[in-house]
Amino acid sequence: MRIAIVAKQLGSGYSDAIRKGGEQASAELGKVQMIFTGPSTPTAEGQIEVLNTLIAQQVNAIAVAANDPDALVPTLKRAMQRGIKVISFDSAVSPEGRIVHLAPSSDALVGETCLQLAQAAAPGGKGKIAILSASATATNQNAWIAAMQSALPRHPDLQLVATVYGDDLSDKSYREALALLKRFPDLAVIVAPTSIGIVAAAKAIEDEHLTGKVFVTGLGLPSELLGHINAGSVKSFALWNPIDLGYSAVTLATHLARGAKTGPGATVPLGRIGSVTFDQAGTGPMSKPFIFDGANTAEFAKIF
Ligand code: RAM
Repeated sequence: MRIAIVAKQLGSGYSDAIRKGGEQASAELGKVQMIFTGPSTPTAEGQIEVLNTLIAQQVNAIAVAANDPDALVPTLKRAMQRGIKVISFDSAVSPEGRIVHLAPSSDALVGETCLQLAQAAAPGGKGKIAILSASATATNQNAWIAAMQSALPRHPDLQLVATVYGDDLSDKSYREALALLKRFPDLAVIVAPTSIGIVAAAKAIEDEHLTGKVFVTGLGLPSELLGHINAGSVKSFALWNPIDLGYSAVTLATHLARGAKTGPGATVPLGRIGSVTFDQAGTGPMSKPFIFDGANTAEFAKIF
């Protein structure tokens, strides 16, 4: 059985953690070879090239973290026509391009959590906030931005002044963070729901000697944010366990490749994780976002 995982991009700490979990699942499942692949930069074009190679190799299943909900659909439909089981995970593909989507958490919870953390970080619990996202087409990022926008009325002391895109590239994210700091001298918080953006924004604030005045929160890896928690630019942030996400993606894809049926409303066993239940749209959210702060980041930094 050959199960392919297509990351948004190779070489990020987040995708390395997913790979680790995928390796654990393939070892546990037995007779499963994981092919972990993805483009070097997070684009849909790069993913289409990778997907075409996997189709030519006739892998048994593909789990993809999509850089765009629609651009991959024709290629993924072709994969499914050839008998390859296709799911998305982390960042969704539109329903016609996949059997189900394995979501790390509920989008609404991620949006609400990000705003709660922003409010907790903002001096006096109020002020201007800006979102630093990844690419403008990333399904997960856009869902979380929409969720933050709908949660804003519950946080009337926060004012969202801008949303900018760093494309999940460190240098571009850093430049976008610097530009925000210039454009809004009274900015209180940058919310970056991306593991690359959050690090870049923290670095920008520290380099500009704005620590203690402007804060960063969002989603990121404890191992990459421990230094910024210690430096004071980040007070708290959230994430799920990306190792468990990779483990679950490989387990679910293997389950389908072995002939199991699933779809909206179904509950599927996920080995050591338990199980996941898919809603009517075929999306299965795994867990609540977990909050990291000065008290627990060092401990989790040893894991991911
Ligand atoms: C980045 C990617 C990924 C997202 C994490 C939190 O690595 O955008 O898709 O889930 O951040």
